[in-house]
Amino acid sequence: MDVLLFRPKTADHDYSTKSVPWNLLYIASFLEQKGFSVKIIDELVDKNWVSILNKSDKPLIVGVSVMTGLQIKYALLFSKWIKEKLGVPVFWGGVHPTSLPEQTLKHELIDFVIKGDGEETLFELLQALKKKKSLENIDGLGFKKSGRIIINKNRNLFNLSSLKKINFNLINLDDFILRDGHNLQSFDINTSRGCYFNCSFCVNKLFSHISWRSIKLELLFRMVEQLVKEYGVNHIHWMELDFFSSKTRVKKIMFWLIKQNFNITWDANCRIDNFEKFDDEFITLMKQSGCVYLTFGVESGSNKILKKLNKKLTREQVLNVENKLVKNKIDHYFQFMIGVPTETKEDMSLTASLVYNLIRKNPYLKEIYGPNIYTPYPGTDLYFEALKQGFVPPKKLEGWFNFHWDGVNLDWLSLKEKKFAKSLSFNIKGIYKEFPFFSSRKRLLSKYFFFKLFLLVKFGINIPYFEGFFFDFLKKFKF
Ligand code: B12
Ligand code: SF4
Repeated sequence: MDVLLFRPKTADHDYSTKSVPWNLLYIASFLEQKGFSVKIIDELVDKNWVSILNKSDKPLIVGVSVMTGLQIKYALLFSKWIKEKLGVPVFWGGVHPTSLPEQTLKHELIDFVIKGDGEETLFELLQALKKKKSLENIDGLGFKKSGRIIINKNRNLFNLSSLKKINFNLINLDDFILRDGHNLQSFDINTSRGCYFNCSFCVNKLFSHISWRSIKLELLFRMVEQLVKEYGVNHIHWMELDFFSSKTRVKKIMFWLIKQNFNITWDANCRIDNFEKFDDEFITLMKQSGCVYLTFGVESGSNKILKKLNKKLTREQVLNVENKLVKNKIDHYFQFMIGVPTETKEDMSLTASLVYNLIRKNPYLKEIYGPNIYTPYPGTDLYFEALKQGFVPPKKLEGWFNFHWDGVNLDWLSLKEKKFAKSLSFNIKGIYKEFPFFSSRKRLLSKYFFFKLFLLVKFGINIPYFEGFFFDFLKKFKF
């Protein structure tokens, strides 16, 4: 085996979403097509990776995919095992090493980092290692030389349309089909990268330089057909940053789905301003081709904060789109965040009132995701603003383990705003949360948390979130 690619788990428990490891699947398919042998191990499904590795041949080099947050902890544990037991070079790729290549490379367990798209950089690295050639000219690569860290210049974006095939045999595809115990057999598909926007909290810019590209439609059609006919998939989750980036392309996909008459459903993320522009013909096509719900990143109810986030949308547009969704009877999810640098209690209250209005009169709103506590991901525009306002980032890789929406301390806000943001986040999440021992009374608890939101929006009475202690207490004593 030439390369072993590993995806570490993203949580301490073992029941996180088993999303398809498209990042590794793309890289491995590309390398296989170039004649290298590759193996993928995904800790989300291959929990006993030690015994799998004990039975496999020794790879030439081992790669790990890493996002900022708890995944770093499991990436380090795995890298340590590889170094101790196999003694081969380890390289990291993905969001975190791309955002902080130098700090990542400083770690003794990591020999190389690959910034941005991994396909071509890894291909060139493998060739160089095999032929013992210099690494200096490999764009997108970071490495160590005589104790020094060298980060080469960025690589141009990978031409996705040059890809001929995705080798599904590299994963046990069945492990990633999400089943609901009834009829649903859902699968994530990723067919594009990037988006044309530059939201100040998002890492998109680091990867796709505010552009969008996709695989060829023929490849997409072949994949969908294979998934439906060979694996019985009947729902597709388009796992793209911006599925609707090209309306012409989406139209072609929808016409094709209708023509194939597969009788499958699909869902995708959508921008508010995009949906605002969809005409009746487009919406009818969406429904005919099987769209059953859409997910929108709204993020805030305050126009000031939406501007700060560079979302290029307003509260008024959200309300327009909500009316359009209701009129067209389209199920949807809205995502929010809270605690952005410069966000005041008034801004947060505007989010509370927007959420209240959306939930109150909208039968097609399935759930509000969040508001999650804003997390300044390194390399994003808002990260630099958070730094100016008091955020001290971790100095070492290990410091990023808890860098997650419920782990950050909102150092860029005043104490009063911090408390308000956290309590609002938990109170709103309470409306949709499954609480331990109370799942049969979910509706009652949901009403209780909605009542708290009502008191805040209508009378300015904020009852802080204290229930967490109570639920944790019950959990502890298994009462
Ligand atoms: C699926 C997914 C997940 C999955 C797991 C994915 C994984 N990689 O392990 C789950 C559901 C667990 C998840 C969780 C979270 N996610 Co997520 N997720 C995604 C999503 C939708 C798709 C990832 C993907 O496969 N993309 C397609 C592939 C082809 O692109 P790619 O990942 O960029 O991979 C390319 C390069 O990065 C590179 N590469 C990647 N890995 C490797 C490895 C090697 C060895 C090499 C050489 C190269 C390489 O090469 C690839 C091909 O060129 C992205 C958004 C998106 N559409 O990209 C967000 C995204 C990665 N997630 C994000 C976030 C914020 C989160 C959460 C924090 C959400 C939350 N609030 O809880 C958690 C974090 C958990 C943690 N860190 O512990 C952010 C990243 C933030 C960051 N700095 O890490 C993203 C970019 C969304 C966004 N725009 O904000 N996520
Ligand atoms: S948040 Fe969504 S719309 Fe904004 S830059 Fe990121 S992917 Fe694009």
